[in-house]
Amino acid sequence: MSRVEDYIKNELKKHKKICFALLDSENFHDISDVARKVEMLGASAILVGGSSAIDQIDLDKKVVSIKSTTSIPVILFPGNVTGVCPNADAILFTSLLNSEDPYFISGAQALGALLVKKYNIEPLPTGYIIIGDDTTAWFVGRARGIPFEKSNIAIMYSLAAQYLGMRFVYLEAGSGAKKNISSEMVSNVRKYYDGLLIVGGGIRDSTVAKELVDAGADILVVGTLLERDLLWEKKLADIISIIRS
Ligand code: 1GP
Repeated sequence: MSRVEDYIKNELKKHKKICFALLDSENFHDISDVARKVEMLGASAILVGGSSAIDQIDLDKKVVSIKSTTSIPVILFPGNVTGVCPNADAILFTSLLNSEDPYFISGAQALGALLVKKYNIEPLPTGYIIIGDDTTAWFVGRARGIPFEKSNIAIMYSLAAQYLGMRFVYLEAGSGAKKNISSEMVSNVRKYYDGLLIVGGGIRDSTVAKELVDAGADILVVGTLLERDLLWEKKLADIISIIRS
């Protein structure tokens, strides 16, 4: 079963670079309306989750609500076992590789795995790597944040993810990060890591988005922009149009 993974690969064949919209289930009331708009603007998938999202019942309601107005895949992006719920299409089955707490590397994954099986959600094996050290994802995940300028450490973790069989690597600066991951780090990782490269955290405009995809990111994740910027629709449209061109 790799329906969503095949879909992602097809989207990449079609557009070369794609964007996922992250909707933090805790931060949206009318989530289906935002979801409908991001699909219209060209997002290839919707990620639902958040490092502090702990209300599984609400999460599932939001997933159902998103699915009622969109046809792009809804992919769970869990920060813990409570991020697994029945009605999603797939899950970024992440291991937070640079956590100092084994719970976030393999413990939560073991606890959540049978649920993923039971709900028949497609797992997308993802090495999750946190850069920087002042975001919620960093704090909650007890990450030993890789310094922004230490590309060599990001390369080591990304290559380790590949050798462990993870088909996705997510370089994460953290939601609402003050600065995004540098294009230099992305291009350095790209030279070594041979898999689908997701980059997110602090991406708010098309100039940065273009630099990151030119450096080798395959998929950009945009979240906070949709929550905090009144002009988010125009900015997201610009990001998607520039990365596809
Ligand atoms: C966070 O990478 C995502 O997990 C998106 O980050 O909210 O800063 O866009 P932003």
